[in-house]
Amino acid sequence: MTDPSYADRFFETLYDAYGQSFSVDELLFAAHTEHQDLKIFHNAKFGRVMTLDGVVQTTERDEFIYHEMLTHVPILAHGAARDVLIIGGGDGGILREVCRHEGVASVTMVEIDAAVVEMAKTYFPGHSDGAFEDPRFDLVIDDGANFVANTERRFDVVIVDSTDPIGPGEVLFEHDFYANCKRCMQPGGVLVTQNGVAFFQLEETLNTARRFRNVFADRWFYCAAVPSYIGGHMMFGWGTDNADLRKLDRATLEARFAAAGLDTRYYSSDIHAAAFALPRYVAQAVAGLDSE
Ligand code: AG3
Repeated sequence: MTDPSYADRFFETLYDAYGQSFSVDELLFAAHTEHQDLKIFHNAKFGRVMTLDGVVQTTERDEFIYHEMLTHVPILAHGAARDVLIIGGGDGGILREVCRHEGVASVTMVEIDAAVVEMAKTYFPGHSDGAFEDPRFDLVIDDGANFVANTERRFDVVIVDSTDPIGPGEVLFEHDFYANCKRCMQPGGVLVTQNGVAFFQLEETLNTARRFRNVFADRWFYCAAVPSYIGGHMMFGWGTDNADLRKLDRATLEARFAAAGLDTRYYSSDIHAAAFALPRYVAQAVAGLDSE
């Protein structure tokens, strides 16, 4: 490779034969934590970028899309969430968005890798924006799969902000994990999950759909395009026993959004309702599982 622009470049290793890359305009941190390979660098377009085991996790520039969608969709659909559980989410972006809901009384975050939390506090202060100091917040450093298998606590909304199903994140896509999430949910609760970019990871998305089928009365996905997760629509898994929660009318969603007083940059009640419309190749594949 002789092109000088490739000299300091990060190439994501997630997919074969296609992929994301960023120029590393300044390398800020690189180390093996106890669990994974963590890199933080500055990119002229995206600001600070965090990668784990060669996969882009978050960037300053577009994190709002992912964090708003993985938080406000389940919380506003639920309508009365008091206790929220975040699995993963060490950078604090989901936590920040959860803490913006005044009705939430407790937020528990279970992150396996303390180094991710520490480095995010140093290099991504805008992700948590003070939420690590919120009196409602509790940090548990543990494997999320272990926590949901053992806790006596019950939650209204569970948000799985995981890596992809490779490495330490793999157990967070297993049937037992989803069944244990259900075990620690209040009746009428909602589980949402990071489920990859459908165009490249459809099998992974469908695996979650198959496993949800045995756990939740209602399962589906909703989506958003996040530029740093290259390849188009990212899927968010949706599991609950209350099938009405993903069919709320726009007036209800708008009233809840207005009452919450959120100043969002991506989320709106129109986006919320529309996000459950899936590209047909995804919708048909998910619906097709019913005949398996
Ligand atoms: N966690 C999900 C990143 C997954 C990217 N994967 C992909 N491109 N398929 C992000 C952590 C943000 N809080």
